[in-house]
Amino acid sequence: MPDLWQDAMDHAVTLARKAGEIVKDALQNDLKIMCKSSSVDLVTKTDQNVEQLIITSVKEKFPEHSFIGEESVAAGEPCVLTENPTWIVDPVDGTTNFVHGYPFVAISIGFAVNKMLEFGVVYSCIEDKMYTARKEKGAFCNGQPLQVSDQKEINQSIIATEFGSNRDPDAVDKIFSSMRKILCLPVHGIRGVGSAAINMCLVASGCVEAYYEIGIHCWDVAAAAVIVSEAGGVLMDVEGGPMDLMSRRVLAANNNIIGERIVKEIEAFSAVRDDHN
Ligand code: LIP
Repeated sequence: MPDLWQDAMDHAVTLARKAGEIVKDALQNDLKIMCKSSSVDLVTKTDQNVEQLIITSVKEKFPEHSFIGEESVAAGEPCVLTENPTWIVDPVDGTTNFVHGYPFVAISIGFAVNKMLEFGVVYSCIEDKMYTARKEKGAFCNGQPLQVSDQKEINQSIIATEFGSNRDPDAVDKIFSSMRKILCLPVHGIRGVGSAAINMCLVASGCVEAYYEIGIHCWDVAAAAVIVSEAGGVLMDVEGGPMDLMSRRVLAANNNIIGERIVKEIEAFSAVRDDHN
């Protein structure tokens, strides 16, 4: 049976590569940095230009499709996932890294139909790693199949997380407290590369057992969610139960044993949903 969405996925890979070239070129020049919700929530002209390039190209090739993009939403576009084929795009995941030249920056393109994720493309452009996954067809990095770690022991695991951009002291206390509890389980280590999409691809690659964060957005995780599940991993909410793409909370793990063990230690809190209006 022909794959309805393969053409869209091929296009996403082409766009991610093109966007990656723009991001790498921009690193050589002066970046125009702006703030969004706070002084630590950054955006650059490159984020906006790359998103515009992706939207324009998608609209030309797939005029019926819908679009949710980080910078379009910041500019006031609605963030609503409908049944329509929808591209969910973060033009630069890891903007703070990008601004500082910290070498983990990704272009993240997820695609959903009937509210179900169909494929994900994450291009970690400085590392030149193209992560791809199509539902039921496996996950790959530069064409090589990905498989999550088979570790079941939490005390033999590495867990990834981020401090995020929330500077509310109560939230920061909870973030530290969760990390402290997880570190003292003990685990082998806590890591985080500053990009939700790349952290999740590291779970898919088998080098970290789990990643969780509160405060991310649907465009940070949509593409990588397909990559994690196609690599054999699981996705859940930070309090257990199914992951809700619009809830701004995610836990990706190699298996349910590790995922549920982490859930017990996380001091959860809520963030304003992506689909609030
Ligand atoms: C980033 C996420 C990261 C999170 C940052 C930020 P952006 O996305 O990937 O996990 O800790 O606060 O949300 O803003 O660079 O696309």
